[in-house]
Amino acid sequence: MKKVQETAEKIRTMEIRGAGRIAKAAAGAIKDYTEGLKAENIEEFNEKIEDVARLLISTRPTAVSLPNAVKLSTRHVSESVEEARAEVIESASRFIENADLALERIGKIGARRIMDGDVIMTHCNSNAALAILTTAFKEGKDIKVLATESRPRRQGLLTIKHLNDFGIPTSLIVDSAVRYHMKEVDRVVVGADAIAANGALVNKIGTSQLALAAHEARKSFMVAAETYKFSPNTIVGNPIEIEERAAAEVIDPEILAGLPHVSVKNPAFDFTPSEYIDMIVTDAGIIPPAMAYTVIKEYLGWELGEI
Ligand code: RUB
Repeated sequence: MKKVQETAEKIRTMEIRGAGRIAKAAAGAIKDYTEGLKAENIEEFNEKIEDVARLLISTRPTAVSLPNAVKLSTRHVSESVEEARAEVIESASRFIENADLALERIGKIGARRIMDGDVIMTHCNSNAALAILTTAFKEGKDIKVLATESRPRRQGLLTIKHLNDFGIPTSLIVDSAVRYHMKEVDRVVVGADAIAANGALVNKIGTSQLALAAHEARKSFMVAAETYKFSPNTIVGNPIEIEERAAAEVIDPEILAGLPHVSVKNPAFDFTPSEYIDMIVTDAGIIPPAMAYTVIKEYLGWELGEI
């Protein structure tokens, strides 16, 4: 349990961050925990697995990759402890393997839509979006990237480092310069924390501004999202919770303490409606946002009765 608690803490404090990495870390924690799990009977086994699942899911509320990864990784049907253990270990290992394969596929499929000479804007730090950019570059396409800083946590600095390591010409811009630079851009490529059944995107705060500016300038807006980032719960109208993070991420607490009439709002994510999204690149292929429900039904393997 100690290692699971450590992983949960790393996700909570954002030492492990990004929807894909969070999902894989949770699956890894479940696998390790299950390998050493001692239980007298299947009821005890199930209780312990449920406790771990609850702890991991409670760490961050928005990225649906987390509950999806936990659910897929803990799948088992056997009534015997030893068989159930083997099933969970197999489920979690398969999830991790498939997550890596999904990224590779998204890279290849998305790169086909990137043209030689493209200037591409991206936001925050998304492995799936970066897979598309680096694959296109490795295929010999001459691309340039504009990467937003992504305040307050400045995940854009991770993105520029990653792109720099590949030798991709990159400009770092502040978030408020998105609309100013949109005229130079051919397309926007961003990742996803969640895709709702109606095709709306939840991603790092500010993503919807990129979408709005791209729409206004008639530039293509592409989302890179593994199928495990689609949200089954939204089919029945359950909203996706937007994480509100600490004020200290935005302003020095001592300064804030001296401003009694000021409070800070720090939502970590926002919604981009489907009408601003041209395509979603998934490991199952490229879909228009209107097909999000089909991905949940056909590829994620959720039965409607389970929701
Ligand atoms: C990260 C973020 C990323 C998505 C997709 O937010 O919004 O765009 O998680 O990333 P945070 P990936 O830094 O708050 O976790 O494609 O790597 O899953």
